[in-house]
Amino acid sequence: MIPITEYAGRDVAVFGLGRTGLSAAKALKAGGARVHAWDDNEDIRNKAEAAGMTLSDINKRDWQTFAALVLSPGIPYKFPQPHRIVRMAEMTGVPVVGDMELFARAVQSLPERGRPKIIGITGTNGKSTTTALIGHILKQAGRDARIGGNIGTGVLDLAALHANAVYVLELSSYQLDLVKSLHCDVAVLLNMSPDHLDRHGGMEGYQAAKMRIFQNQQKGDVAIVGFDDVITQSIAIGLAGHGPGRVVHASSTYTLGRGVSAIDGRLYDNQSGKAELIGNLADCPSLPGKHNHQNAAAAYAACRALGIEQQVIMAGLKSFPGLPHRLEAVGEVDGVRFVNDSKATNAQAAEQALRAFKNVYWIAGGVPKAEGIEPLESLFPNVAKAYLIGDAENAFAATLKGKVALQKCGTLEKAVEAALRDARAAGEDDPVVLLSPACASFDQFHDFEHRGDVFRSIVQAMMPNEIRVTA
Ligand code: UMA
Repeated sequence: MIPITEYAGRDVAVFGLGRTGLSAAKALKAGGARVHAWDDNEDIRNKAEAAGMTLSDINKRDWQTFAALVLSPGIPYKFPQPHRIVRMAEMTGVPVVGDMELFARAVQSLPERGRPKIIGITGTNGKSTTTALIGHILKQAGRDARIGGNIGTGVLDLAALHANAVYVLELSSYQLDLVKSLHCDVAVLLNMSPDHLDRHGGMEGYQAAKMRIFQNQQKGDVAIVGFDDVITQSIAIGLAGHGPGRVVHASSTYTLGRGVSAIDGRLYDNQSGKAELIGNLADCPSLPGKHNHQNAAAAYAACRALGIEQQVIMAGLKSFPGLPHRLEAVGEVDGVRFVNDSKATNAQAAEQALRAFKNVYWIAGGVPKAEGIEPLESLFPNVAKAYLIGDAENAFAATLKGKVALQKCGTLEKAVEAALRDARAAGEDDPVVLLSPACASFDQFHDFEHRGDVFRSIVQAMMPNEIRVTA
């Protein structure tokens, strides 16, 4: 844990008692603050209390006494409208911060030579894989890497600050909205397409949140920017002009003048101005597909920025075990493969999965994003039948009608059953039941991990005992 001493002896409101809130409350308490922890959800409050947290209903407290409000990233901050608690903080002049900001200030409070390195990773898709990949390579290289943030571990739950440590942090746009002081020695922006627009008041707000990853970079720091979509291309070019430090482009599409490229799976380091072939990503079983090749290029650049040897990085790329919920093979029943891609919360992420297989029994749905599944139309020929769940059922059915056979299933359980029945009956080659929802999960699950875990359990319950695996 990273104790937060900034508020020692003062009262701090912590709102939201999920992973962020619980870890922030513990870290603040350990640093000597008087913590007032609360959550709208009674079950969550009861669980927090059972875990040793003292609750304090901040709706009824005198807000003049609070030195800060620590807000969880999933709670609406500015859009679609600020949560009632955020309005209370604004009305009483109480600063609103996130756990990342607390972490950033704790780092800044150390003497310069005592500060750990920070690698921040953001982007619409691929940020968890890239974060885990960078962490894996650094650990393989013998570095004290600590992996956290949006990837699942609250940053303040990571091991205490130490000069030789490297914090590898996945940063969501929600988390970036709540930081001011974060200084990333290496900042990675992978790609950008519309996502979470309701929470940022539109694309401009979403992009502004993502750009905060670069905001405190200085000379000597490195900004790694994807070059495979038009938005990040223009950001990369713009950053070069008023540069935070060195800008490195990462691409799996273009051979770059000064950057890192993965072309047809071959990884080239062009940073010195001449192309050096580093290795072949075909030798990296957990990094299939063009999108993963860009992740690998960005991870390579990040690790090079910290001075890791080229071939040590290549060895790390090869030994990377992959992540759950991203094209994760969860089992096989009667020759039907089941793949958990629950992390695909938008169409662009689902595109990678639909491209990867040919005979797909596709489970999709949940809380739809603005673009729906229309951008996936060119991949509909890969889909044998679609099984729709959650809030998106009717909208997705309307998009698929006349193009792909479909069934409205309501729940994930019913969708898995129906998909297995049809895939077995069709008797075609290598059928894949793919959960790649192109939707957020919040209508039926706590988050995408919960959705993926439920899918894995349903599949494993259908498998013969002797071949069940655990994630
Ligand atoms: N809550 C309220 N009132 C509200 C809304 C929520 O009290 O109006 C409470 C809920 O009852 C719940 C808590 O707030 O107890 C949840 O807070 P949270 O949604 O911020 O969730 P955490 O458990 O703190 O997890 C967060 C990230 N979740 C979100 O941003 C939605 C996790 O990312 C992250 O791993 C974790 O912090 C640790 O840093 C998950 C995610 O889905 C994986 N992220 C989104 C994504 O990747 O698309 C951004």
